[in-house]
Amino acid sequence: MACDPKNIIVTGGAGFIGSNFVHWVVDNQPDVHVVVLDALTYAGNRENLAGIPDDRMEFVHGDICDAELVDRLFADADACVHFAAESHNDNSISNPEPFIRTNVEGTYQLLEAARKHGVRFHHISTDEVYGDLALDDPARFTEETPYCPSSPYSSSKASSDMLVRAWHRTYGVPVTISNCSNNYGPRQHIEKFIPRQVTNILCGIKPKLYGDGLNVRDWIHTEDHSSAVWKILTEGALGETYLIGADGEKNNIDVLRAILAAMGKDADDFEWVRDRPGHDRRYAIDSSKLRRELGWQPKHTDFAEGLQDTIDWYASNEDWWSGEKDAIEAKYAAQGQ
Ligand code: NAD
Ligand code: TDX
Repeated sequence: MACDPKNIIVTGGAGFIGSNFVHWVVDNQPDVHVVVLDALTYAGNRENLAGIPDDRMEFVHGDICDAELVDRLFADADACVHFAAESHNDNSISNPEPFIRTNVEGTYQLLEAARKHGVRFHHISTDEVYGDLALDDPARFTEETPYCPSSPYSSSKASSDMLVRAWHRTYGVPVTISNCSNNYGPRQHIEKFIPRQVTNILCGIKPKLYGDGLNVRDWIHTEDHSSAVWKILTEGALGETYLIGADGEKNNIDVLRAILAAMGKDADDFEWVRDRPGHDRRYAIDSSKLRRELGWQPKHTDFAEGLQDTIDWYASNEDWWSGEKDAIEAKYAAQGQ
């Protein structure tokens, strides 16, 4: 069913993927007005939305668990794209509580407002809800793969997906869900793998690799995630799930060596550190449903080029990340990572 929203709420729009999506909408959809709802946790940064004209976007500093605020914002919206979440696996292992609150309870509050006001709801989820695959397994995740999350983070995302499905089936809320693979690109928090290693090298710290370095992630540029989400929001079938991926499977040591080479460092100039408990071995997405039914294609198919642009972004935006670097590394060091 086609949807032509003019007033959209973007939760988590000051975070990594949410802010890239807001920029994408402002650049590509001239008739759409965006209300960003973001609590500005450690992962949110108002600067991520710098340069967007006031007549295209309103920024609301607030919590998705605040039912009254959410209700007020949904009264004036056609659609909501829900990115807000606690998003980092390692944090969920050291302290799961905010993950349950934001990812489960927050999604519940948004669904209740969508139900009351008849707002089209697109839920952003992750491939991690499917658990992991063995390195030698020819299979990839599809929309039919059973849920089997491993970490407090992925189980909280799986819980939120289940709420979204139930609110569609029971109350008829007009929803879609997308489960995407690992994103890379500008404005990703420096706790995450690629920005952590790039900023380590820029600071003269050795990159840190977990376990045996053979874990596989399926990388997609965040701009391709944005174009896929817009496609699903406007052309997706209600109640359906779409997997988003760009055929970018790579193991961690290869990604790290690509970063080291691009930054003029020796291939072995890194440290092995303690593995993540419960560390998922491999993620791999089969996105043929999205490509076949909605005609979506990724644009950033050259990983080396996208990685170089990402490295250049961190090198030229040191003010964006340098204030947090010591605290992030101290926290990792305390965990042996
Ligand atoms: P992020 O941590 O960079 O940003 C999360 C944003 O949500 C921040 O701006 C934060 O301030 C905001 N937020 C957190 N709690 C909030 C609350 N209670 N109320 C309002 N705002 C709140 O995360 P990200 O990497 O951009 O991920 C965005 C979404 O995409 C998440 O739902 C995540 O599960 C999903 N996802 C991420 C990836 C990835 O590779 N990063 C891949 C697939 C799916
Ligand atoms: O310093 C590190 N060294 C390392 O080897 C860090 C931070 C990570 N890793 C490994 C762990 C993973 O195998 O790199 C891989 C990627 O790690 P993260 O960037 O933490 O991502 P991941 O755990 O795969 O989850 C990401 O993709 C799915 C996002 O953070 C999630 O929000 C998304 O749902």
